[in-house]
Amino acid sequence: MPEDLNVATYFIDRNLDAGLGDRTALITPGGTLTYAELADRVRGVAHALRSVGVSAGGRVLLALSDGVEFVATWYAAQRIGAVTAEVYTFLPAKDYEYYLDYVRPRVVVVDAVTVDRMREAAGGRHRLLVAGDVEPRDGEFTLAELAAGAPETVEAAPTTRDDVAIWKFTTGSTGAPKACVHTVATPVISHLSYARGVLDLGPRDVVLPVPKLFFGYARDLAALYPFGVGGAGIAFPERSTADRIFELIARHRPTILVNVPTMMSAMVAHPDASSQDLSCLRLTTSAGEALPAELHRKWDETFGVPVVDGIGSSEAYHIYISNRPDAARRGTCGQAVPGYLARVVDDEGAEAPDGQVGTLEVTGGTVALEYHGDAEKSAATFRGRTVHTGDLFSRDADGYFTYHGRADDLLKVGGIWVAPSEIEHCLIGHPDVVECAVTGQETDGLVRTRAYVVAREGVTGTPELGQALRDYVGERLSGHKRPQEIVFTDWLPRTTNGKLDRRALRTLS
Ligand code: 3SK
Repeated sequence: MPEDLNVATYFIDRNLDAGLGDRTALITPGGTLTYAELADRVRGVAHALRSVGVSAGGRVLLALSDGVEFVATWYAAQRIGAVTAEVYTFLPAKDYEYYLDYVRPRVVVVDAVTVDRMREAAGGRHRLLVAGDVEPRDGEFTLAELAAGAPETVEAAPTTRDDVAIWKFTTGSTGAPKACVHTVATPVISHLSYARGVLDLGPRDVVLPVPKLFFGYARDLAALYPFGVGGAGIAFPERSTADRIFELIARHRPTILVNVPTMMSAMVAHPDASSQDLSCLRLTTSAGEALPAELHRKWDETFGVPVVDGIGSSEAYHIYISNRPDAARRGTCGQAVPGYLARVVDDEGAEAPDGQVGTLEVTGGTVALEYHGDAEKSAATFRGRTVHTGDLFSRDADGYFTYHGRADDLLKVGGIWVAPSEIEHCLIGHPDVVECAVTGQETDGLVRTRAYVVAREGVTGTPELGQALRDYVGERLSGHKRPQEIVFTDWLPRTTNGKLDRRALRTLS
């Protein structure tokens, strides 16, 4: 890794230097952009950011829908040595207020979708740079106008590999979102170890993300890692639905789908699933949540597209344990990604023997420096380049890791510890179940397990089906894991990253 390193020059300019300026970099509903065109957009936005007072080390908060503006702004901020942070575009103003207070950005870049809620949250106390078709108010700046005044060349800041460059937010399902602070080198290391080392990403790859780009899993895999090899990414502004994903696959014929288990379940359960042509996909990744073996099996039967299931986190920047495309084992997250050391440890911190469940520790060059502004939580989570994940895992003799839930989600039922994820992974195998989540309900000091179930379209959640589901689990897992109650629901609470929001789930009656 060279000492002098800039994220934007690494992922974009290297393509221009290699004579690949005419190659497609970004595909959006509005058209495609070559590397040369994207570099030009970055130049303009970089000038705009500098014009409103952003300099090296300053923080830029992106509240932008997926598309050219998101990608150009992100790289422009990197180019001038600023630090990027992103927020989901559909949050209420009170959530934006939290992010503004926490990030204290030099500038917030907004578009037509976010401007009203961000104005309400900012209350005139923050500098807004408006992108797209938005009339600026007094005191606000217009991105397009400022970008138009950019000189021929906007030099990249002379950043080094250890400079802070990226804030990645935790999901917030266990407390207020916190930013994991990452350096310039981090995305480059992850690109080399995971995108190239595991996925074998190449110049012919076209990557379609299911989650939105504010989630680092999607952003890196669709708008960084393909650029590192002269490939292309797809960005579209709307929320992902199975219909939209099928439509985008038919139109753009991507080679890689960046997926999450909830969408895999929705795609499998779609009434037209069997008639979809997914032959362009050489693989789909799955991350964000553990992929139940039974859902993996349903996916294989329905689509036959190889699944590369892995686990990553904002704390470790990206994916650190993953299956390999040619050696996937259903129900496991795979083996450590090259360059990472993953250890399952017992309560004393000693390495657990193969097969035994313990908590996972991960060491690698992409582990965050800290949680911004939270010394206590940082000290409890990070030790040098090791992160204490709080996730329960076991490892087998071949080095494959299996997820057993979060240590703080375990339920004590009838005196025995039960992992909700084990029951969920079993229930999802039932043909009538599309999504499910298990919680513990405490009554008179006793914990009872309750499973919330989203049934397949056209199936009614009757007491008989509830009983059938309880029996289904009882026959496959030991008796005390049979859910004591089944509640049918139309939806499950999810965080902005699409992960099951267990905190919100506990408050459902
Ligand atoms: O699951 C996550 O939280 C995650 C975060 C960052 C990058 C990749 C992943 C899967």
